Amino acid sequence: MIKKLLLASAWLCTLVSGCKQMPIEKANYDWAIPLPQFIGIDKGNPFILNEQTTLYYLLDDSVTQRTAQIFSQQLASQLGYQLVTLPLPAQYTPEEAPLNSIVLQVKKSSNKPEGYNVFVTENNIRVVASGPAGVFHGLQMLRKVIPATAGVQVSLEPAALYAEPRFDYRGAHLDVSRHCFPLDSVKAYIDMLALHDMNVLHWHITDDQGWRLEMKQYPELNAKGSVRKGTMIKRDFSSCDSVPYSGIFTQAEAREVVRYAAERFITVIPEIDMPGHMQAALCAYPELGCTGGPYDVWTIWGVSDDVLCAGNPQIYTFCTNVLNEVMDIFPCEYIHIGGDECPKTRWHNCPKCQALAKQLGLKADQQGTVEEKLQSYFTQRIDGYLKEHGRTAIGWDEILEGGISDNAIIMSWRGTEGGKQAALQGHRAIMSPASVLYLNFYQTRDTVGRPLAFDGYCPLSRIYAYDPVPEGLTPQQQSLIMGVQGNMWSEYIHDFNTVQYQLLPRAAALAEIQWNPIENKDYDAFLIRLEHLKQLYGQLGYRYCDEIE
Ligand code: TNX
Repeated sequence: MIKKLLLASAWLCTLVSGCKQMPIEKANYDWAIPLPQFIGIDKGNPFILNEQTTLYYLLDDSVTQRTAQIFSQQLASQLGYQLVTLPLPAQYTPEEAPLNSIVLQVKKSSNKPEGYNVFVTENNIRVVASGPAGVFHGLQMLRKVIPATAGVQVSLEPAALYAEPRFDYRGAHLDVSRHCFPLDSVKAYIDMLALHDMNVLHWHITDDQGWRLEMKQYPELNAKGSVRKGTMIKRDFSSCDSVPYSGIFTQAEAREVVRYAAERFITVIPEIDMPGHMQAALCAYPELGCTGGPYDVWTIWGVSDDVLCAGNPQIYTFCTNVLNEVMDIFPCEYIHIGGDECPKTRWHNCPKCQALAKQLGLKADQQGTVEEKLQSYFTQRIDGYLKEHGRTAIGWDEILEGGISDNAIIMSWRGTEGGKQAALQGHRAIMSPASVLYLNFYQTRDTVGRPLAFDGYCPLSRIYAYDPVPEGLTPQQQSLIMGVQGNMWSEYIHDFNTVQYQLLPRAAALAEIQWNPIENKDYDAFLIRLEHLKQLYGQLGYRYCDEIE
């Protein structure tokens, strides 16, 4: 709708001005977020980007052809006109391309494949990267340095720019269990991650309050597991609005999310949270719980005592069958298996769980209780299964308790200690400490009149100041910190407008710490640069929080 309006207004402006040239506005490289590591301004006349500018990709590079088309559409939402995309004619080289063109070139070099070089001269803009993702990020940088004004030509000073990401894993998470957002909103979320040069969507797709991924082998997950009878009202845990709430992504839709994200160089990592946070599955298949139920899909938030029965052999078949379907939909190297917040109350009193523990010879010691060891037995089986299938498990930091396979990755959420411990033990880790990176927390101290959020505080400034590499690690251990992620839990987030408000502009600070080393940071300068990005948010119709703390 907004895109149509912009195009219409650009068309009108051409009509009214009687085909006169559009006014020229200046680009500003300092507006780029994340800031490139090198910006060198050259002398000379600027490049003028206008409706006649052609976007060239190299013949036979179908991936970059698609990148060109996506960029052309992105620019249309900003400037109101689309650029023509064409293969570079054979008589030209990327270095000597036709005038008034942007040339996209993948050229092998030692640089990181997601890094880019952008060269601006009076004649052309050349975006060069050693991998196709780098070309995409170079173009996202250009979007951000161009004015957020429809119907203008843009002058760009001659320059050379270079950037490469500090971390290979740059994620944002989205919980669609507590509240579910439509397919188009998930795509819009991916668009927002792409604008901020992230490369992972961690998709939290099952939990106590709703199973949201169609399963062919377990139809009751779809029929029962995806529907709850109601939802608690605001923060009142004894309440229920009694309005049935449901939502599920078909496998075809999930594949569409994977495809859409991949075109934007974003990997979708699904999370099937186990053995806790499984009450929706228990409602569908009560025999998988210790008590046998009956269970309801949960209508309140928190940590449920009802979890998969570790002593029941059927749960291992269930989990591996579910993972088979998941691996078929999601081609990613990593699969998130949750592992967080699994109370041991039921296992403690369950004859089956106790029998298995005895059979395995599990004993309580300083490392943990019998039941804690049972969870680690469960995790190792699942983790091992994924490994056999060529995938790698990611789990919340709880899975560190009791031992995991060598290649499993820890996602540190209860502060930074889990990530640090993981690295000290030789495991890879992703940092997403709740105290810094919980995007469902408030970003303002004063919460009156703000959308209801989870009761915590993660302001923009704290994210910007955060260094994801914990202190006290050797260089080798530091290299095990794969990256950093912001988490969007949706207990109190009922609609996609609120998702956007919670994400933006914190995604901008997150992008900076994902791309830039700590010594490149300057918060005051960042805030000035952010003003332009907020204009772009506005131009794209994104909702964002305008109070900065
Ligand atoms: C803890 S973070 C959870 C989630 C909640 C979140 C609320 C984590 C691994 N588990 O189930 O939604 O807190 O912020």
